[in-house]
Amino acid sequence: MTLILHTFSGAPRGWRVLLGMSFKGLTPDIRYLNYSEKDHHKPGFLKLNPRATAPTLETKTGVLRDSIAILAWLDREYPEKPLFGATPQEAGIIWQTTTECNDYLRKSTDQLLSLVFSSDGSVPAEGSAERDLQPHYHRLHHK
Ligand SMILES: N[C@@H](CCC(=O)N[C@@H](CS)C(=O)NCC(=O)O)C(=O)O
Repeated sequence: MTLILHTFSGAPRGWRVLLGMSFKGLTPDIRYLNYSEKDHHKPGFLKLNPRATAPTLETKTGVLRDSIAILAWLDREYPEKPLFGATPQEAGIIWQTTTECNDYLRKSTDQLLSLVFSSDGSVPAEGSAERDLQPHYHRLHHK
């Protein structure tokens, strides 16, 4: 059965799954949900995923939500080229790095991404988190 991936265009957690699939050489049937049309709250999608979130993956054995859960499933189903390490030591290092990124980098990357993707071009207020990030933003875009 083809794997059917429901996601939003530009959604980082969807990218996470697509990256894992691409690493494993899998080509899912991608169904893009329209966020503004609230496709993820429509009855057909809620039947698949009552939490109304993406990514959501349809597999031959059922439906999975949550990007990390999907990656875990993919790694068991397609064990060649493991995502989470081939040895206990590799797995430990990969999960250590993953959780450290989540614990320590998440807040600042979220702020930076929101600035990059949703900035309307206005100058952020003095003292705001966006203002603090402006130098990084300019460094990224004016190299
Ligand atoms: N822990 C979940 C979070 C899923 C999630 O919240 N996805 C966002 C898109 S990246 C979403 O579906 N948002 C729905 C909404 O904002 O209504 C995962 O890693 O997949």
